[in-house]
Amino acid sequence: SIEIAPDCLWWPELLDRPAQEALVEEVRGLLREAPLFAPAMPRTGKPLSVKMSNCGPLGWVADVSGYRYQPFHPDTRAPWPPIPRSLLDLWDQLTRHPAPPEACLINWYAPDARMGLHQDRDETDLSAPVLSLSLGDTALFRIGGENRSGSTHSVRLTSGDAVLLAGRSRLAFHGVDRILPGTSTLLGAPGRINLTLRRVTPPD
Ligand code: MD3
Ligand code: FE
Repeated sequence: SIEIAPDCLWWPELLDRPAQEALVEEVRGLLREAPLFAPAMPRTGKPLSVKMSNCGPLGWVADVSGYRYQPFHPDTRAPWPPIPRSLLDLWDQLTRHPAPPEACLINWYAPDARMGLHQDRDETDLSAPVLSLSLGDTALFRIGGENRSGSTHSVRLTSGDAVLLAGRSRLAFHGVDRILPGTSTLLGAPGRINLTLRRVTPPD
């Protein structure tokens, strides 16, 4: 792996094409059970451009009342489906963290979607790592430090890449500036899927 920021490790094309195809099929199955929802900004209700779903005991949601983790889908009210075994195995292999992930956020980027620079701090256990997997079109990903005003640098995240955010990178500002449509044939349509596996609560 390559360290793209302090304690932020990147494995370019960790997953080969058959593994990526198998993971896309898993995600399509998850999305039949837990369809994409449209997250919105707190207070304003302005929709984010990224569409989302989750699997695992907890899922991240965003609406006019705020950002939070909850055990059910915001539209269907059904519990989130379980995290597939293949993802739990990747978490164990790459993080070596002693507790399993509780949430897997599924982000869907249409070709014109983006994600502004932000910190992930809705998790109660900020000492646990976050693992990200990219599928489909390449994303121009930006990462900085713990201050919004600090310097940043960009990495092209391509299909099959894994990124592990741990230690000093866990509270780094980061975002997706744009998707490069037509850079992958994996999904059979332009766009990108990003999966993030997280711990939310401290293990007891
Ligand atoms: C750096 N997702 O879901 S993944 C997110 O490509 C998110 O969908 C982006 O930012 C995406 O919150 C980036 C890489 C990533 C994920 C979590 C991080 C980078 C991170 C947490 C802390 C620092
Ligand atoms: Fe994030």
